Amino acid sequence: MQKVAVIMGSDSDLPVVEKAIACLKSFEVPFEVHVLSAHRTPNEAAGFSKNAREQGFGVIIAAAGKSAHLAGAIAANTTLPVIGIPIKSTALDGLDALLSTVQMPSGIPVATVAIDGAENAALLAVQILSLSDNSLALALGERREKAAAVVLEKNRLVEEKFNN
Ligand code: RP5
Repeated sequence: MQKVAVIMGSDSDLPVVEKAIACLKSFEVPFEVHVLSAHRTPNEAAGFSKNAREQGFGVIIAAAGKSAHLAGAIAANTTLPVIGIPIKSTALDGLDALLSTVQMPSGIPVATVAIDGAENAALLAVQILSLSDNSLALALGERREKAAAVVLEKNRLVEEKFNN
């Protein structure tokens, strides 16, 4: 199975990024985690991106806050799918990172999830890998069914309380 690369711009992003790591673990998807910065370690970020496909990665998740150029800088150096997680920072509540991550120029796509949307980033990565791995497709379907059962039970309790 291809690996998922989980890249963050700073170790201060880790509390959010850990939700993506936990999700990947739950699917038993192989992954690597790295701190690489578009601004502070640009050569290392570019080098990783250029070699990622031949290193066995299938998808790259890139999380960054503030002036968040990491996902775009990675996407500029690989044709692997790149998923951007805008990280909420204190000054502008993550809107800065959201706009920096999502507003990519035509030709260099970044699939951007919600601010701090680490779990969805991991799920999207698993969905991409499931195109060539039927066991992942089955596991994704089971997860959806379990999640729906939880909501249906909540609905039952609310209906019982208010509709009688
Ligand atoms: C971004 O700047 C990082 O992704 C992080 O979200 C933010 C702040 O980094 P630190 O100053 O906490 O290292 O590049």
